[in-house]
Amino acid sequence: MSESTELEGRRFPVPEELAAQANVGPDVYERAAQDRLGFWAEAADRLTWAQRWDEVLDWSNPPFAKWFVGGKLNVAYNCVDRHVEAGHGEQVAYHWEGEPGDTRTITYAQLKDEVCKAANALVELGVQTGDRVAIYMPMIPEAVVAMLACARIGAVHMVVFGGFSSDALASRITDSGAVLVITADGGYRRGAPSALKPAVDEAVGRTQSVRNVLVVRRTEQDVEWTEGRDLWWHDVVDRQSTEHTAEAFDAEHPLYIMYTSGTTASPKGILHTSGGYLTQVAYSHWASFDLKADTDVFWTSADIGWVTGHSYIVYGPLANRATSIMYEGTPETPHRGRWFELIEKYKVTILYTAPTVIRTFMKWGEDIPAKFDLSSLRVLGSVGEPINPEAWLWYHEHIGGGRCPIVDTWWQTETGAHMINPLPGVTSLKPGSAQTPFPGISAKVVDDEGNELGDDTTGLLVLTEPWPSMLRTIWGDDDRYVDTYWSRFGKEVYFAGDGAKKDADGDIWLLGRVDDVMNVSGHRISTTEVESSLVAHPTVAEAAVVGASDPTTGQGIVAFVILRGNAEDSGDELVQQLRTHVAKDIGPIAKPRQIMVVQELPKTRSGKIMRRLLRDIAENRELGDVTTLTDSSVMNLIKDKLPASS
Ligand code: 6R9
Repeated sequence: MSESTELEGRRFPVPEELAAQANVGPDVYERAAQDRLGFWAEAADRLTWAQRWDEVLDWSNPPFAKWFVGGKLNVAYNCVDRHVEAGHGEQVAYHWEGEPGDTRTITYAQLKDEVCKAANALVELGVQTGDRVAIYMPMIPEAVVAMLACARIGAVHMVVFGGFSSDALASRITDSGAVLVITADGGYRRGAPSALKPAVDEAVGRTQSVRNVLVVRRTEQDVEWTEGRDLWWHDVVDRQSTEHTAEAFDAEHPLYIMYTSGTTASPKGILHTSGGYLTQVAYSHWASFDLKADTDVFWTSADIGWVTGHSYIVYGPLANRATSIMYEGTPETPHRGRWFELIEKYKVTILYTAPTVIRTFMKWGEDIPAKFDLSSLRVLGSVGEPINPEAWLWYHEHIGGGRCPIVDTWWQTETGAHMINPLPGVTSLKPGSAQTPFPGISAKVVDDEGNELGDDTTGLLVLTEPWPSMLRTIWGDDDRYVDTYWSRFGKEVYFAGDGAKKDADGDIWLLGRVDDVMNVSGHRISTTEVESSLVAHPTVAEAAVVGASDPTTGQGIVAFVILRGNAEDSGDELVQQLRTHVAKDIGPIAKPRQIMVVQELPKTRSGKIMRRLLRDIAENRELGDVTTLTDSSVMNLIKDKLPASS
């Protein structure tokens, strides 16, 4: 038996002390199963509504859902003002730590003032309810303030990860029609200032809709300045009043757009709305992590440029009046113990991170965390990709001191909030499995015809009932929304794009994407996106990209390219050039780990590239079935190109 199969059989019981005081107990599942909509209505009651809803769910026109119909609320009011009004203004909302070691402590009262000032500034700049605002920022408090200021005035934020290129930013600005970009001169990454403003200048120059660029000063780098368009945050926001009356918006008012990779080259603008989204992120944050607002110190290590940052750095924690950590930089700067130092310093009680980070820590060795006092931790979370049992166990032992439950949360940009995960005070844990649909969520594993599967048979994951924080559409493209998620098994079944199996206990194991989406360090990147970037290079005629399993990043990007007739194969130099080209084009996270120049690509008779075979090669496996190949000698040609060791 391999180490991992042995681990897969192991169970970790619920810590008794935690169970005794847990926010939710085992009865929650039955309550939700008996009256799903009543359960979600109770969860919505944890928020403050300006007007109560008439109907919990309108599903009369699937897959277009409306939750809390007729209800009105202000999302920013729920995240800040109401806590201040209830006497918690002095509580810390964020302990922020910059990479160079500078710190800021922001209380709920201060956050309220900053959000009001920023909201007034947006109004002064002519931003109206429903307008889109692009946010391209480092991990600094102003990023949160900007998001909440948009929410406060009913503008729709569209955060683009600061590691994305100017091209990626430009296409997102164009697709969303953003009128304002909020950015910074730069942020600190790996010990040095890293500029953001030049990418904004390039992107905005190529788009039509942006009137202003609002710039936070962070690194004090020199920036180019376009008079009349560019404004300093400190000039415009600092002089505003700290008073701003939050208007209540419809529960279905758009809150944000977040672009995510799909199976085609153009990313999809996932649209989330207000009441249902905030209900489920707040409830799940409270239940999945057993969050105690008065005593916990919560840390999600994601970037706010991803959905995990939106839901579990910003909206969930703030709606629950949590005290959170926000950290600007990378785990190895200035040293590999930086995260553990932060846990010790702020006495973090709940840590939510990704398997790729855990595997990196494993590689660096357990003596690093052992040097720090991590005894404040009581619950650990995982997100972004399946957590392999070895990494699970290492996380449990070397970070959690053997006492903290690990909550492995399966969800997506599209689902907005946790969908499948154990509950720390309820579920006995199985390393490697996300286990149980969240209360009020219906998930199944089905075959190609939609028949339910069990007994460890591999199939497709589907969600069979709508949920409050579900995406409402793809921005500007209802048809694509229906086609992508709601056509494979009819208009009422959500197709997640993940393979899965259910074991004999009914626990769900997630098995990775079934489409052409790769998962690199927990980031979704489409094979097609990287392929189109490669073929945009003057030397490349054709490209095929696969995600090959990688011990640290989950998957690594491996590309096979055919050069144009007149292009010279300069070997390594060309490969480096192509890797840099993709990094510049899409962003460093999309840089291929490996590029192989080949003469031909394996194709089916209908002309589809057989990625499965390429993946076999990339992972050094014996070749799978080649019978559908037009010409199986292609594979030998490719293999001949590989170094002898593989
Ligand atoms: C939140 C987030 C979604 C895709 C999803 C799946 C993978 C995320 C996972 C997981 C297994 C987990 N994924 N969490 N797979 N176990 N706990 O990551 O959103 O960036 O949209 O990615 O990530 O493949 O479909 P997003």
